[in-house]
Amino acid sequence: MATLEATDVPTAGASLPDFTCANYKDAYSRINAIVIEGEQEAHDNYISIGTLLPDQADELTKLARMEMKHMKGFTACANNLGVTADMAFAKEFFAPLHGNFQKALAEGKVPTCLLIQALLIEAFAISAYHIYIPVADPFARKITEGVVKDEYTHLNYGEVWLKANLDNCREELEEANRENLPLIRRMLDQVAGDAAVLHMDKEDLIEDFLIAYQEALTEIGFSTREIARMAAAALVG
Ligand code: PL3
Ligand code: FE2
Ligand code: FE2
Repeated sequence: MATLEATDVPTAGASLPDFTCANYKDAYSRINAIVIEGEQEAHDNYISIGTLLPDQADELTKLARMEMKHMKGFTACANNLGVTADMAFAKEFFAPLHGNFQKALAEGKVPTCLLIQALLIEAFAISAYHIYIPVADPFARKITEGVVKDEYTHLNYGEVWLKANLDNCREELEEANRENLPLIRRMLDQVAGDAAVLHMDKEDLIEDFLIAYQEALTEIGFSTREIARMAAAALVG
C-alpha cells in the first residue's frame, strides 16, 4: 500500500545551512563585509545629505546614528561565527555607487543623493535582510530583525522628502534611476553566488527589492507607466 511518510512531506520554508562549515564562513566573510560597508556608507551618506539640507541635519544625524548601530550589530554577527569580514572586497563592491553618490553630493543634487541612499540602498538592504532572516543563525536573526525595522524608517524619510519636492525633481530622479538602478542590478548579480551558500535565493532577492523600490516610487507620486519605464532601466543597463 502506498503511504505518504511524514519524512516525504516537504517542510515549509528554506532549510538552514551549516553555520560552522568552511564554505559558509568563506561566503559570510564577503556578505557580512558588504553589509558592514553598506551600513558605514549609509551613515556617511546621511551626514553628507545633512550638509545640503541644514534644516534637516538633526533628523539626518539620528538616521546616521541608527546606521552606526546596525554596523556594530553586524560586526557582532561575524564575531559570533568566528568570521573575519573581507572589507577590501566590500569597498570595491560599493565603489561605483559610492562614486555616483559623491559626484551628486559635490553637485549639490539632493534628489539624486536621496534616490541612491534612501531608496536604492535601503530597498536593497530591506530585501537582503528579509531574505536572510529565515536562514540566519539565531544570534544574527535577532539582530537583523531589529535592523530591518529601522531601514523602513530610512526609506520613508526619502519618500517624504521626494514626494514633497517631486514637481521640481522628476527629471533628475529619472536620470538618477537610469544611472544607478543598473548598478544595483550588477551588485545583486555579484552577491548571488555567496548569498546562495547562505541559502538566500537570487530571484527572491530581486523580487523583494523590486517590491520595496516600486512601492517607494508609487508613494512619491510616480505613475505606473513612469515606474515601468524606470524599472526597464535595469534590463537595458
Ligand atoms: C543601509 O541601512 C544598509 C545598507 C546595506 C546594504 C546591504 C547589502 C546586502 C547584501 C546581501 C546581504 C545579505 C544579508 C546578510 C547579513 C549578514
Ligand atoms: Fe542600516
Ligand atoms: Fe538604513
